[in-house]
Amino acid sequence: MTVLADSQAGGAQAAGARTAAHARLMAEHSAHNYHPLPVVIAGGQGAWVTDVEGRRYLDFLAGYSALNFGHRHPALTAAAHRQLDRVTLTSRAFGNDQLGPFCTELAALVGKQMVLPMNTGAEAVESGLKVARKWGYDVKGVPADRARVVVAAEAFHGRTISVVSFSTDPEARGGFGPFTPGFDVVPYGDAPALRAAITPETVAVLLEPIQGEAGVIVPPAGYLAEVREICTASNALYVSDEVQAGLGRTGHVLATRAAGVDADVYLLGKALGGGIMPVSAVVADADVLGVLKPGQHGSTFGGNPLACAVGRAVVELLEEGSLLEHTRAMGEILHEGLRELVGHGATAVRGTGLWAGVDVDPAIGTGREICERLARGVDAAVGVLAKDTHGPTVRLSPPLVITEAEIRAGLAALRTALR
Ligand code: IF1
Repeated sequence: MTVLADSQAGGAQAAGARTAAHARLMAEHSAHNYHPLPVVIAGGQGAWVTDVEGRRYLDFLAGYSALNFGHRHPALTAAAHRQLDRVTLTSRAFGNDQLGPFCTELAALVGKQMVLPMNTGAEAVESGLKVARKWGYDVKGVPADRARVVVAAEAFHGRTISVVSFSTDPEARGGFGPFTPGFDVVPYGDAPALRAAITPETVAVLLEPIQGEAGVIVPPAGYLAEVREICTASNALYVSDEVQAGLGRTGHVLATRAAGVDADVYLLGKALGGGIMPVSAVVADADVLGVLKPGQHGSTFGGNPLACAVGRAVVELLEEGSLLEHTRAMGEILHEGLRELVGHGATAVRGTGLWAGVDVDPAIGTGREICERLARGVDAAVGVLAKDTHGPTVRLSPPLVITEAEIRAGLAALRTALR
């Protein structure tokens, strides 16, 4: 059944008519768990997308970092096309010829021994928590069902019941109880509070190296090193959620490593699938991931050959290094431009690499209003797509392949929107 008449799917239309038609379909039949900007995307290439009206936008969100390499990066679509013509799914009941190479290459990139392939970021987090609990019982010797995990306030780790169980966001948690026990929440960036929360039953500390949803919060210098020291001293695993921060966003493979710190367990997702497939992973040494024995964990789609083929191409892009260098250089330009907005519609800017949180002066508008203005592109040459978070903050995370001219165009649009 065709739900949109040809006249709505193409051909001459009043401005916004196609967008409105899609909005109606979504309003009636797509669960209302989002409040999207009124932009319906029909195509994408690199840092640009085109909507159903034929308007072009610079994508300064990049799928919340899932599109670190931009839309349809040729090396990634080529890897996907090649694998589509061979085999796409085997289940883990059998081996496939992409799984071993993918795990080997990703482990080498991260500098660990083993990889547990999953699909979404929340699954990587869930899986990391299961591994940490099992490690706590099997290796650390915590009494059965007593394992505890310390987490940070304002964190974001996904939407599953266990993960929202330790969320401090009333919207993410409200109405979803009863909750999974075993979590202790401490303020982010406060090492003494973390130290005080550790008990002999603590099996892990789970943290984002930079908090994304919270507004791109970079912790105080030395915090991650103190987390490392606290975990080592208390024989707890340091589990670093790099689902959003990792794989190039900060100009480094891992934001934790960029701070000179090595976690025991890395959780990866988003960009690992190149914006093509949901691909996530738990990456750790064999003394940790080795606690999982046959039958104790799994996933129908985890480690499928199509996902692994795309993941291998992602690893290759990161391994090569020039994109990371480009990200650091572009990040300098972005942050230099953003700093100039403080006092001109912005009250504060934060972040690193191609990742920024911009706090909007409430006298100018809310974060949402600024994102609406950016998308409309009023008085600016281009529409720019970005996303608000927590009221006043606009979050920027353009694709790493963005050019200097495109960053400057985005900055100019933001300057206009903040007037
Ligand atoms: C949504 C934010 C971004 C994550 C970290 C795990 C996951 C995420 C550090 C789960 C997911 C998302 C999901 C998306 C909004 C989003 C987000 F606004 F919440 F903070 F990226 F900016 N760990 N982040 O950031 O990964 O299961 O979604 O694959 O709408 O929920 P997932």
